[in-house]
Amino acid sequence: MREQLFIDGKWVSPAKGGTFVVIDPATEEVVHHAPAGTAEDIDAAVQAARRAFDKGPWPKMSGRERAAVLRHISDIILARKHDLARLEVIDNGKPMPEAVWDMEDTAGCFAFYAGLAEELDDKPEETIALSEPRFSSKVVREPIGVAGAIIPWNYPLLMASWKVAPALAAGCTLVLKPSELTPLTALELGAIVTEAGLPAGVLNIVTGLGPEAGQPLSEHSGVDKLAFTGSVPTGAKIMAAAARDIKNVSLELGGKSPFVVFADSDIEKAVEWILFGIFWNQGQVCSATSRVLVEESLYPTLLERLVAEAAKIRIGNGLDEGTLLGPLVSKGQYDKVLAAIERGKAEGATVAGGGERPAGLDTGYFLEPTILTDMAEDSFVWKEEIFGPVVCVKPFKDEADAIRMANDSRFGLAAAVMSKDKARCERVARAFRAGIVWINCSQPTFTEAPWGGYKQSGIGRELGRWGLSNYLEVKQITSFNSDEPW
Ligand code: TXE
Repeated sequence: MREQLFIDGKWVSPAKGGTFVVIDPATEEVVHHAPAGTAEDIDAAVQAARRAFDKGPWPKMSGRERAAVLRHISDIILARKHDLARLEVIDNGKPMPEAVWDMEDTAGCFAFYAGLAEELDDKPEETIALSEPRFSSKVVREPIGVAGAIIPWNYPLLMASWKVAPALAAGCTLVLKPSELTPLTALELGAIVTEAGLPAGVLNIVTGLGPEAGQPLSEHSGVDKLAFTGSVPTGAKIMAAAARDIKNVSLELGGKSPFVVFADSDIEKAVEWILFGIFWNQGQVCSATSRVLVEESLYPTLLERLVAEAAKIRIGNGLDEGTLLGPLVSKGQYDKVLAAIERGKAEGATVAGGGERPAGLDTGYFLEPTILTDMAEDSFVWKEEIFGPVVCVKPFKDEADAIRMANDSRFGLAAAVMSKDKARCERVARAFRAGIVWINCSQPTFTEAPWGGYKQSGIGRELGRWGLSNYLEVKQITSFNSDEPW
């Protein structure tokens, strides 16, 4: 486990010498003291990134040269996937197979953006047809400059890759600020990019607390672009900081994603996707299936099956074989989720399943998979992101009722619909006010497809070619091609 920050290609101690504790959420034991970067370290990191951008060679290298480094990063992550996954489990709590899957996705993300970096060489410019024939115009795309990436704890290395890989592919340089709850794998990325031959200063990694390291990064005038994933209140602060000198901002914030199940659905398939949608990663997923809407006639049977299957989920330390549900990431998150359940009960919700610390697990931030019913449409648990293994289930009358309830949210990240009627699925998919819509499934995420939300779930899209555009400026070059006077 790394004890220093990664700035300008070197491992350095934080200027103020501070540390913060890293706690294994399954044992509540301190497993590491991570370096606590502050404004001085952020400044050094931004300056290093600025030099690496202004002097090169990274932004001036061809897409193919950058792609070779990205592919090397991908290969190293794949070769190290088990030891990286183990760090992720100790840090975040998730079950080991999920962590290994995350590492494979992370490697896949770097490989995918290597391909897009090469495409930049293949299509260096685009000609634009103009209404005035004496002029010609073309468009070129250039890296936006120095990016600041502030990331959360639910998918520590994967969320880093969603920002680092496209930024590197575009030719940007970066400062990465991981979450203080999960700094371990992000710091390993420093060793990985060094081994892969990334020039010094192109990627800098400063771990530290939000207000001490994240805030100075979001306020730094040497940063051209901010990319953030996390909570709505912190996203609002970052946007306000960016507004001071008009930085480009992309935000991926919370969600309260509905899953609409019509009565003609296959019950077992519905149950399977709901369980996956809300209990994967302990429900700490921005797009989690946190609201399930079931057509009235199917509601009692589906609820019964859901409660029965949720009770079978094996809970335990993510390192133990067979564990399907690990602990929540931290004491803070655990208390927040427990408080939400209590508030739900106080506001009239019924706990149809779970809701307690599992018997026999006295240490660690463990919670049973929880199913709430009978909550009002304006209740806290129905409206607000809980970010834990808690699903709210409600019946609906007809299609119009389902669409109204699904869209009645300040969030609009994801939504899903299940029915055997294809035309209905298509209709409902179009009616959802959400950036990601799944039909007859929930949560599958592909690096090629755009990811991001409507409404307060954020601004902009990550992944796919949309993710690359986040880090590219668009420049028009227009020529006057005539000897006649203008
Ligand atoms: O998030 P924060 P937290 C939601 C989820 C969760 C809640 C709180 O509901 O319960 O947010 O989690 C950095 N300036 N999501 O407190 O504060 C911080 O150090 C700049 C949804 O962990 O948003 C970390 O690196 N940066 C989500 C990052 O912001 C600041 C994933 C995220 O922390 C900062 C995680 C500041 N003033 C939580 N304050 C999703 N959409 O996937 C903090 N940070």
